[in-house]
Amino acid sequence: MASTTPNTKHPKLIAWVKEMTDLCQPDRVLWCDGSEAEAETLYGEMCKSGMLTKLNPAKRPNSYLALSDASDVARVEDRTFICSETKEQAGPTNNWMAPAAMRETLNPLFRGSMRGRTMYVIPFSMGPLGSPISQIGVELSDSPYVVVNMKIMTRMGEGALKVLGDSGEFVRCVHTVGMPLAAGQADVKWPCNKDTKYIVHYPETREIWSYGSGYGGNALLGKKCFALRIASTMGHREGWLAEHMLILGVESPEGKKTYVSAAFPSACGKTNFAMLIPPPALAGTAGSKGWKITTIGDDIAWIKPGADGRLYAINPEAGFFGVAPGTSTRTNPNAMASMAKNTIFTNVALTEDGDVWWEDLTETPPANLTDWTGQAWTPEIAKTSGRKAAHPNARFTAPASQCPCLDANAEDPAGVPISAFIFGGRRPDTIPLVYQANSWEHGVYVAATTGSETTAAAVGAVGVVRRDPMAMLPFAGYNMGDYFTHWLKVGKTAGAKAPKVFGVNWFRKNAQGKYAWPGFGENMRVLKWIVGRVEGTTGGVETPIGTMPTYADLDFKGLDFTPAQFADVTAIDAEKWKREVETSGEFFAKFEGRAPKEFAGVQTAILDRFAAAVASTSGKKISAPTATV
Ligand code: TSX
Ligand code: MN
Repeated sequence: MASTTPNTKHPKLIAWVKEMTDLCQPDRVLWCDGSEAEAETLYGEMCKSGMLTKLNPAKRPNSYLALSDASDVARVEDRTFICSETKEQAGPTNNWMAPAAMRETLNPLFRGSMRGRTMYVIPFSMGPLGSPISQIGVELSDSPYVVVNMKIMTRMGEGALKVLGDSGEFVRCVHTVGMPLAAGQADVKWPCNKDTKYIVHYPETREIWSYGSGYGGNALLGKKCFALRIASTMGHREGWLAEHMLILGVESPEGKKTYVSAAFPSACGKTNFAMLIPPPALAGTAGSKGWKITTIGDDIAWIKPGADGRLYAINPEAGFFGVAPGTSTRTNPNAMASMAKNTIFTNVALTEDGDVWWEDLTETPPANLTDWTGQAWTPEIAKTSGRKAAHPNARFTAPASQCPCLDANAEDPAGVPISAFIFGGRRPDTIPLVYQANSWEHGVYVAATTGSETTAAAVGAVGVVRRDPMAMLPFAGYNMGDYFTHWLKVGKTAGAKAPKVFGVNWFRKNAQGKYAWPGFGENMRVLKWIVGRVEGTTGGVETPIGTMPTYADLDFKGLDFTPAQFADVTAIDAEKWKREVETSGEFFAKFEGRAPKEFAGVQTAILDRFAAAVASTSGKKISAPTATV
């Protein structure tokens, strides 16, 4: 149970908690042990205060619903800062302020910020307890919602403190909702600071200071703040990678396991891909063995060179903090099973029988709901007003241990060896279903040019490619130009053992404007080709942009997918690619000369190959690959 006295002898940790207590002035300090009893108590208190609603235990055992303030529903990128010594270290894609100036800004805000509240001391391990790849953090937070989420998302409590010992290094994370309570003042259901928010990282001293938000990535500091922004700077210094990547295992019918890691910008179905279920024709039946996908992680990968020169990856997280809307038994049965119990839902709708609902969970919505703002909701209201029952960024926090396809090696402290990296985005044209980079340098270029075409759902111009290199644009804790160079170096060190790199696009559209690839489980066919390429057993054809499968190289067993449809998803248009290279170059120019010179070489090679191919087809369009090498 949480204790008012430290359950550690670590002098620096105790001194820091004292220092932060003096600054934030909470009414009490509780050291969390991560036990079930502790979580039970906190859930009880939060239900009493109105912050949580207990869901119907018959429908959703040991699960809760939180509804946030309407002003506190997502990460706040414009309030996120990398406070490295110099602006150049943060780079052109991060907000920067000098560390001393930021401390002068934050100190008055944090002074007395926890009055009337409890400061929870939350020790946690990112990664399996004691793994050489794992790291320890301690978050001080005045939000009990943060404690129970951190219990699911990390290895939280006593075990982490034990690993830390009396003198271990840890990342210091301080979080306040920024809404102190005067004596006797009643609390609100979702405390936060509507006017002032700061998400601040000090890479040199490995500190994270978060003010004013209680939501997700702003408040669960082990996730984006530590496991990506701070960890990426640690990896830069120490020779490893902290990436915004899922990790999955592909098991062949012969039982051979291949691990791949993949990065996609938001809204590409990363969690769905991490838990993919192969179509029946490839999955095999009771009698015949087939292909199987297992999940290591759905969001973050820490990747380090092993003694054998290969790259080994762990999932630093212990749970899924997934987007609920769009998730269903049709799109992701494994995610649905993961959240069947012991789950925290945030900003979804509540059903009349005490369960949860969100858009596209079921084909027909329930007749009566309480929406995420607490108001009555009916399908009729939705039709006339467009009001959604769940917030589009509504989340489930579910233990990874409940995932039916969790990989047997998910807790292996050594990590799993990565054979391939996959990068994809939402691209209605230009990018084919799948292609393999010719070299590590070419692969890093494919990764760095990742992006999605903007739709009406995003702000700004519609129909332009928003680049999101390695899906890390909001998460790199240092200059992205240097980050690209670091990627080049890691692969160079791995040499022939470096993972093979692939670009994919599940979102290509045909001339009728319809999705040309069925996606979801059918992506298994692409994964099978990728594994074949890694093994050197599958054919492909060299094209100006890399190696692509021919129609015969992809396994279409059990799927009615014609050569004409294949052409729709694989055609490469020389003119479109010229523009692609051009806009990529414009993007790299933003990095003030710090984008690697290797990228220019890759671009020249692509354009040269197109020039040669167009000449050989006497100016006609280059069409879908037909010949196998
Ligand atoms: O997650 C998706 N994946 C990856 C799955 C392993 N989505 C959902 C994205 C929103 C988060 C996809 N949407 C995928 C995909 O591969 N492909 C598409 C586009 C698409 C949508 C619908 C259909 C086909 C393709 N067809 C029908 O709905 C019948
Ligand atoms: Mn993510």
